[in-house]
Amino acid sequence: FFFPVEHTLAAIKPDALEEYKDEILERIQAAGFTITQIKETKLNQEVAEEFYKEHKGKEFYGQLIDYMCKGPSMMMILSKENAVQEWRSMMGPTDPTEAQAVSPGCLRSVFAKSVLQNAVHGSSNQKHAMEKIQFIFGDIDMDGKMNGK
Ligand code: DGI
Repeated sequence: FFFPVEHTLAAIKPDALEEYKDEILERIQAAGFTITQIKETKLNQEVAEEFYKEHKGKEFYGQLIDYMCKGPSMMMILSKENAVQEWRSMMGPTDPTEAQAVSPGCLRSVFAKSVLQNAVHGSSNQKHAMEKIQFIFGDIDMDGKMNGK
């Protein structure tokens, strides 16, 4: 059988990057992801707002933008079969209390401090993954998939 490699946009959020960078990167590699692209970057307000535009209008939007701008994040393209779903599973639920209850050992059960300060980000579906990869990394050649948008 042939399983195509899939790509997702992942991030280590500012507080987690400062405190747990090596631990999180080790776990990503141990789980069999290829880190296809990686860059440390401090989002400004405009970029953070575009990155999280799906949440505009929600009551936590302002604090989410402030949190994402408070220091550098590690932005990554993770590649693997079924990467979008596998990275979502590895992160676990948004809220660390739920993560600890239903998915012990997932990244958020270990490294998240709260529903807001939840350590990591990952695209929720393939369409978002391609959009966010292009937004963060530009028009790069992902084995032909990204050419011509
Ligand atoms: O895809 P996720 O990151 O798991 O979750 P999401 O896309 O629903 O929300 C994006 C981020 O917004 C999430 O990682 C943390 C923040 N957030 C989501 N729901 C809440 C929240 N922050 C607060 N303070 N309260 C929430 O209910």
